[in-house]
Order: sequence, then structure tokens, then C-alpha cells
Amino acid sequence: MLVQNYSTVPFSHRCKAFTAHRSSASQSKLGREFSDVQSHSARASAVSKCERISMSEDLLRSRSYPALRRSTFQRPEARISSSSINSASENAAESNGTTGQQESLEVLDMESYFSGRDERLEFCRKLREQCHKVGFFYVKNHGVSEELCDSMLEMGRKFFDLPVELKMQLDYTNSSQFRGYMRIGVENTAGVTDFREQIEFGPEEAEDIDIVDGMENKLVYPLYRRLRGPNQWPPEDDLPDFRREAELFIDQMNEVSMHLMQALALSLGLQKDFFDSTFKYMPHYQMKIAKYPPNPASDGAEGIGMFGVGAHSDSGFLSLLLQDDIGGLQARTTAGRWIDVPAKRGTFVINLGEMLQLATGGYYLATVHRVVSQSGKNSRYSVPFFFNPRLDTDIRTLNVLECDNDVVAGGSHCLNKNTLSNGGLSTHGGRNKLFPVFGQNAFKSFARSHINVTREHHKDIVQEDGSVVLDKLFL
Ligand SMILES: O=C(O)CCC(=O)C(=O)O
Ligand SMILES: [Fe+2]
Repeated sequence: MLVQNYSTVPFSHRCKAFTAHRSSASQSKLGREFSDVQSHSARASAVSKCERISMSEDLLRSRSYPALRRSTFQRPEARISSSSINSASENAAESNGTTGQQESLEVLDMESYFSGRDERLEFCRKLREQCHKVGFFYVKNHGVSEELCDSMLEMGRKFFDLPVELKMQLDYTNSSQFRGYMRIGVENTAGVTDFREQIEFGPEEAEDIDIVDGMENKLVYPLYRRLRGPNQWPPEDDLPDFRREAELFIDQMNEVSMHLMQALALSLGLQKDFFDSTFKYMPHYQMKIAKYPPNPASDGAEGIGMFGVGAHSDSGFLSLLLQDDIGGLQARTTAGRWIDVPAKRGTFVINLGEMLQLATGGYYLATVHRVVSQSGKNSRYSVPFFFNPRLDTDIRTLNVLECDNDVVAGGSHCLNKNTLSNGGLSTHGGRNKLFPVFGQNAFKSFARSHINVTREHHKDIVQEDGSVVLDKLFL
């Protein structure tokens, strides 16, 4: 959402912004390659500030989490001992040493997060290391059953196999929330068509409508209220059980995501519940199912369809990905090397979005990734889940580090009052402007990515010449 040419950029991802700040220093080891998001001094500063905050035993105390609707979530019970864990931050500090020995992405075991104090600490230490150096990793023992994951991928296959007329009945242009079916060609990255079709869902709610003089008014303000509304589900007759399975999956993904947010808080030396008030109760998540056809060029050559989705980093906070075993996902090291992120059964791929990168002053990385279309006959299916806070979240409250503008590369990669008070945080030479409220940024990104939907459903912000005017509505 931070790029300037937003007319083709969907909300959940697409920002090359921070890649510009990564040096191309040639480092042979993966951990190092991924780690140089900022100048050395900036990173050192972030580290030292972070490590000054020590964890207390309270931080690791398990908190109850609302029971899941129809949940079969398999979270092991937490067993937290009450002894002191003051050495946690020292352990974490050690983890930031430039070991840089990894050659493939790490798999973090969430069972240890749910286990005793020492295991939980160790999990958080590894999490911190991966977020800081790589920004891309797997988690296993996350609690979502393989059966449900398989079922989601199968539901995706069945959905995309439906006749195009049926899929088009769920076309995203029907939805003022920008949700539904997107055929190939609707989205692109840096002007190149993404070679995938997808269906997108968000929190299932009634549309947020004001009653004015006894009349329903959909043109509510703040604008981000318009992102609340219903999903477009495939009819039960066409696709029995799709909605039930998808809602079950969403519930469980929300739960895993919240555990990860708590683990992220701990990994940064914060209270475990640091993110709870903004993420736990009404997260504005986005789930989609994507189908990536094989590369139309039988020899896998470059050309139209070479990339399912081009190089981008995700714009939100936390992305979780379920993928089948076809392959094609790659993450880019700062040395410019593309690393395969192959499917590993029983895992989710986790990567961080730019909002989290900003909130940590660049200490945690929003790593660039892409999907390369595979040769052969088989399509690839994946289920990305983007976990974001409540729409009304003031993103300044998520700033987890004191941020020194003189030190941080670019001078303004932090969410503090000063940089946001003049109507928006600008990064990258003023091209990318962030608003203080999460939903403002989300709406802006959707509205500009899908201008056709904006013109159809949000006429009040479209000018006579067809362009969208948003900024003044946020003042
Ligand atoms: O489908 C995938 O494997 C990745 C998708 C992705 O990166 C995105 O939608 O932002
Ligand atoms: Fe992505």
C-alpha cells in the first residue's frame, strides 16, 4: 500500500518500497543476506533499544484465548513455570550475533512456544532471530490440523474448477468491500499481470450503514468503515461445505496468528499482550485462495505468465501461507539471490509485512517474495492469510521501539507522532504516505488498487474526471 502507482496494487501486498533500502552487500550466507535492511548503525541502535527491555516472568504467562467456534484447534496446553526468566533478553541478544550460517529457511516449532517457560523463551529467541535476519520462516505444530489444511486446498481446487460464469457471479466488483472472485488479469505487480486467479474473504459482518433521516446511508465516514461487510460465498449447491470449511479455517488461522503476535511481542521484549487490544478481538484479516496455472511457455521461458505474482513485500503485519506441493514461491535475499520456499507438510510459511517492519524501526524485515509459474501441467494452489489489526487502530500505538529519525535509514521509517501529525508519514522521497489509522491505509490501498470498484461503490470520493480523491477525506 505504500507504493505511489497504486492503481494496480492490492491492499494485502505489493511494496517494493523497502527493498530500496536494502544494501546489496554480497554476503554468502542466507542469514546475512536477509539481514541488512538498514544501515549498520540504524540496526545497532534498534537492537540495543530492544534489548534494553527485559522480559519478566509475567510476559510468558499464558492467557486464555476465546474458545473457537466449532474449533478443533489442537493447541497443546501451556505449562508455564513461575520462576524468573531474566536471562531471556540476554539469550535474545546473543541470537542477534551474525552467525549467518543458514542455507535454508528455518522451521520453528510452535509446540515449544506452548510448552514450558524455557522452551517458550527459546522459541521467542529463534523467532526474533528469524524476523530480524530473514523475515521468512516456517512454523510447524501450529495447531491447525492437516486434514483441515488439505480440505482448504481441495475446496480451492473445486472452486476454481467451477464454470467461469458461476465464478463470475462472485466477481469482486459486486462488493463494496473489494472481496470476491478475481480472474487472471485483475491484479498486477509493477505493471506485469499476475498469473493467478483468486477469491478473497474478510471478516464476515453486516455492512456498516448509517441511518440518516430514517434513510439508509452507505456512504459512511470514516471511509474505512466501508470495508466492513459480507463475503461472497460460493452457493452451497455448487460447492457443498466450502463456507463451513473456510470459516473453520479462518477461525483457526486467527488463533494461530494471535499466538504469533503474542510471541512476536515477547520476542521484542514487550508484554505478551502488547498487541492484544488491537489484534485480538476484531482483526481485519484477509484470506484468499489462489490458483496459479503452469507457465504457458512449455520450456518455462520468460514471458507472459512467468510469474504467478511478481516480486513484492506484503504491506500489512503478518502473513501466513498454506501451499500445496507444486512449488514456485521464492524469497529474495538482500544480495538479490532468490531462495526457494518449498512446501513442507504440516507447516505454514510466515513472513512479515511492512507495517511490522515500520513498527520495529526496520528491525524486523518485510522480505520481498514472488511466485514463479511452474512448468508442467499442474496448477499451484495456495491459501494466503493476512493478519491485520482492527480497522480503527492508530498505528502509532504499535510502534514498538523508540525511533530515532536521524539514525533510521531514510529519516522517517517510524511511526511517531511527529512524522504522522502533518497528515501522514511519507517514506521514499515523499512518494508513499501513511495515515495514522490502519483502516485509512487499508481503504486507500483497496480504493486505488481497484478503481473500478471505487467508481461503482464509492462514488462520493470519485471526481468528475474519474480519479479518486482520498487525502482530503482523511484530514
Ligand atoms: O500464493 C503464494 O504463495 C504467495 C502469495 C503472496 O505472496 C501474496 O498474495 O502476497
Ligand atoms: Fe505476498
